Amino acid sequence: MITIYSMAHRLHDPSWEVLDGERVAHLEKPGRAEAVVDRIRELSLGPIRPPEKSPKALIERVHSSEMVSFLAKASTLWQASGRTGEATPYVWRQPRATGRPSHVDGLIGSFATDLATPITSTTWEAVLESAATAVSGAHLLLAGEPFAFALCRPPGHHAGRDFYGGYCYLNNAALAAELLCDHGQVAIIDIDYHHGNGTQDIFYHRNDVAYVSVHADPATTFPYYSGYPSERGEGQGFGANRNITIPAQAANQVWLNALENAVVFTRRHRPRFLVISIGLDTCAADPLGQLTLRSVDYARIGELIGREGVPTLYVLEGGYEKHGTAASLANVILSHQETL
Ligand code: OKP
Ligand code: ZN
Repeated sequence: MITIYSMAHRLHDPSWEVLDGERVAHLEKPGRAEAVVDRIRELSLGPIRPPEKSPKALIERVHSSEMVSFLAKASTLWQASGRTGEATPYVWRQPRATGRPSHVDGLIGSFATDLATPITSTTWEAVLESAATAVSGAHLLLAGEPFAFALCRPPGHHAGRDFYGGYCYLNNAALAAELLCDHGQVAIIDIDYHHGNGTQDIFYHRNDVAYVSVHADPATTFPYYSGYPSERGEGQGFGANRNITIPAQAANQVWLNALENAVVFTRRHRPRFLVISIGLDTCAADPLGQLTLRSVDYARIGELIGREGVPTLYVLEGGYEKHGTAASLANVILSHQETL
């Protein structure tokens, strides 16, 4: 297994977010990715290489040019307005409103979905490198690798075509899938604790990339407004989107059964490539997720996915307790590797 990893993620180190109505230290910290790469080295899970492919052309296909140019200049606009802190919205676009304000406060609220996704002066550089990490991982599959891991940070699955949020700016897994779908059918399996509302949005009208997600019921869990089983895709994409919800505190076996159903769903789409949005916020120690998956359960994940015998790119999403994240991810990789 080859890991793609860049230290440039350290450039993105947001200081605060709002949780339960309180201003708290941001959970999506550089130490997460560092713990994962340390564990991969420690266990000698394979070579670790920097991203070498540009994500530029794929970013243009996946995201709106309006959002991309805003993200690229957000920090500059923020500073030009005399602010010193991290760029965050305080107002959001109301339903059906179409105005395109020029002030950064109005502009930022028309793309951001929450107050958890701040932009610092070096965020964009890290975001581009995270995108390059996923795209470089996808190139490995095109070159014949059966199994690769894109150690992305910041994560991506909450970033849609023209919105960003949930710690995500550009959708890394979607960028990888967009490249791969030029060479055959793709299925994305999203096993983060949270629904990948951004990934669903990007492929909702398409059938060349199927999307299936196992996640905590959005009726009670972030991102709240999408991720319901009734969302099955539209037009050409009808039937190529599937949401499998579980109770926020589901038993481990309930979660694993849902994963088995997700894998069965992807078979109907005969994927030539699998992209796994892997979040480790399903583990017992996680401060956001309320599940209790253990090492045996993570070993089962790698086994279930590896047995499909399809070239697979894992893309890192959430996981906010760094030791649990690193250990759980390593268990997935080890068990997937055993199926090869
Ligand atoms: C990102 B990923 C919970 C608030 C949660 C943002 C969660 C982002 C999760 N009270 N706010 O899917 O791991
Ligand atoms: Zn998550």
